Amino acid sequence: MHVIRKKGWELPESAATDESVFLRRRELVKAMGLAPAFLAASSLPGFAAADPAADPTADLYPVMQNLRYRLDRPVTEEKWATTYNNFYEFGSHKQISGAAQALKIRPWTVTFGGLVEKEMTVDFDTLVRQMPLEERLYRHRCVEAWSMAVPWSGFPMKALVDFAKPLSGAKYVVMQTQADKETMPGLKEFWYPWPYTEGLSIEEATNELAFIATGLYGKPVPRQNGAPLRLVTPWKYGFKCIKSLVHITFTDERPVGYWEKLQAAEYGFWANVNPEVPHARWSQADERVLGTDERVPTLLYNGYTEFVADLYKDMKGEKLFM
Ligand SMILES: Nc1nc2c(c(=O)[nH]1)N[C@H]1C(S)=C(S)[C@@H](COP(=O)(O)O)O[C@H]1N2
Ligand SMILES: [Mo]
Repeated sequence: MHVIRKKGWELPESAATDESVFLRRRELVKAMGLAPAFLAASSLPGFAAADPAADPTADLYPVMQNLRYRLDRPVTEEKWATTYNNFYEFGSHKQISGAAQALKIRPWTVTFGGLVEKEMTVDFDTLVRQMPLEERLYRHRCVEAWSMAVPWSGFPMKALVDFAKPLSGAKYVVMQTQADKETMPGLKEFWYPWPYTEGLSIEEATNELAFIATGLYGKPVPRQNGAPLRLVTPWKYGFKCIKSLVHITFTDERPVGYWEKLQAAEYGFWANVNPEVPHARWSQADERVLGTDERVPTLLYNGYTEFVADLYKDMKGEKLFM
């Protein structure tokens, strides 16, 4: 069991499992008559992932890794990525993973509205089975200057945009997190602008890097990381990566996100990573790598310049980096 659980992402990316080995392992598991859910048994008691049988999408994972997206650093240990989180709905500190287990993730519906051909309400389990699932190793850079590198499973955001059928006038996609007072103690902190809202331009949302994560470390994504679906935009500061999505709206007006509403001088719409543009209160030149004492230099667009620089080449007057 422990041998099988020794996955590629527990190794430096340079040594990550290639596709054929990855597939073979999957076949082996099937041949042994073990449900993929068996693989997902978590070593962390009390976590949702410890009971994958309860998740109706557990059979979908693990999925094939897309080797196009490379890391320049080892993958962060699962225990760090799943116990050091930002999810203000459950508290304005990092140790919310326990409290987040209260998030009720079934049934879960996502609405599509605004400038779309037809408004829709879709059950998550139906939606995810229509999407092209893959795994990607991505870096993540929080605006607070910590970082990690993790294996997300999910699908390109472009597939979700295509599914929603926006009208030609749609220029932005706006996303909202569930806001449930029963399960989210953070919502009592009334000075925060709930519900958590974020947005992307359509060009960003359909850029190949923009990803909707439904899994993490080869299992359904844990609640504290934004179950059952969350945005991942690795070239932007982490606050853009909005969790536990319930509403997706297309508009012709740039939305104001949660952090921008709270503190516009410190957090903007574009929020692209740039080591040379400091936050109002601290430097962004380097970052602490989660699970280590190491600080490494921060990279322009978090290392994803080749994928995204073109999006911004004609936006001279915009505050692109905060
Ligand atoms: N709904 C919601 N989404 C959120 C946040 C939040 O507080 N609420 N925090 C953001 C921030 S600041 C970061 S760094 C990432 C953290 O994701 P992780 O906990 O999976 O590492 O989630 C982002 N998405
Ligand atoms: Mo963050």
